[in-house]
This record gives sequence, structure tokens and C-alpha cells, in this order.
Amino acid sequence: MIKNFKVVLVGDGGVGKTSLVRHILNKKFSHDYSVTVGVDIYSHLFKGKDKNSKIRWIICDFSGQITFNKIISQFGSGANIVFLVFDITRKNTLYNIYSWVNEIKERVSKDAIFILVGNKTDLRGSTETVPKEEAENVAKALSEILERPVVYIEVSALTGENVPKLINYVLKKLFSSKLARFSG
Ligand SMILES: Nc1nc2c(ncn2[C@@H]2O[C@H](COP(=O)(O)OP(=O)(O)O)[C@@H](O)[C@H]2O)c(=O)[nH]1
Ligand SMILES: [Mg+2]
Repeated sequence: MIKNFKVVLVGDGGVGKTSLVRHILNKKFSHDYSVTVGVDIYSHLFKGKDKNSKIRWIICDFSGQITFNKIISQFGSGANIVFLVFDITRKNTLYNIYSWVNEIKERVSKDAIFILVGNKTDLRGSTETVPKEEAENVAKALSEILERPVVYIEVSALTGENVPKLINYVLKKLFSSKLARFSG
């Protein structure tokens, strides 16, 4: 059985959403892809431990708009998984996540999984970055706003560091709760 889940990535332009999608799709990170207009949609199939259970992510990657718009409203509607992506080298992109959450929270599936994703960990040490604890506090505040647990996971969409951890966190949640419920 295959169960489909809609995945959306939101966050300011340049935080690394498209780069992250490329890693999720197992494609090599590229510096020279063209800027997308509107939304790019990809699908990716994950196999469960049980050979018969599969999960398909339908991933909506919105292009560089820095504000919420009709396309995001339309394609974000009914999303099951929301990656809230910010750039750890630009603190304002972390605090802008509150606006993204406000805009999207009424439109997604009511039991949607939200994950706060801090991207560009490869730049730690070479430039000023948001401390982990600060982002964890934002995740805590988001948990209260959204009335569900919101974890903070740091990744590098350049090196791929921690991207599998991020994917596995979501898959574990999907396979353990949702699929079990749907197939039972
Ligand atoms: N150093 C570094 N650069 C990154 C990383 N992820 C993305 N970038 C760069 O950040 C810029 C914006 O990335 P992109 O994926 O287009 O961001 P989007 O606008 O959120 O989709 C590009 O120049 C990427 O090469 C990362 O993890 N580390
Ligand atoms: Mg993009």
C-alpha cells in the first residue's frame, strides 16, 4: 500500500529550500540551477521496513518570494508535512518563521507535522550564526502556537549533513502513527 503525503517547504528566499529538496531527492547539490517561477512539484517514494508499506512525498518547492502569496496558499493547502526553513547565518530568517507559520497554519492538514529546520551548518565557525539554543526556543514557542511538538533539526543542504536525520524523523512519525492508523 502506498500512502501519499504532501510536503511543503516555507521560509525566506535564499535559506536553502530548493537545495534541501535536491538532497531529499538524492540529486547532487548544484550551484547552477535556474530560478523557479511559482512552484516546482516533485515526488519521492520511501519504502518502509515492511515491504508492502510505502510512503510517497509530493514535495512542493515554492520559489524565492519572501512573502506569502496565492501560489503558496493554493499549493500549501492540505499539506501533511511542513518544513519551516531558515538560514542560521541570517537571524531574521529565523524570526520570520513566525509569519510563515501564521500564514500557513490554517491551510494545512489539521494533524500536519511541522519541523523547524536550520540550514547551512557548514558555515558554523566561519561566520556569525544563530546559537542552537536560540532556535530551540523558537521551536518551543512554535509548539505552543501550533499545539503540537515542533522539533528543531540543523542541516547543511550543501554537504548533506543531517539531511537523513531530518527525513528519518518525519518517516518514523508517518510510519508509526499515520500509516498504522490508515491500514488498521
Ligand atoms: N553554504 C551553504 N550554502 C547553501 C546551503 N544551502 C543552500 N545554499 C546556498 O544558498 C543559496 C540559496 O539556496 P536555495 O536552495 O536556492 O534557497 P531557496 O531560495 O530557499 O530555495 C544558493 O546560493 C545555495 O547555493 C548550505 O547548506 N550551505
Ligand atoms: Mg528555491
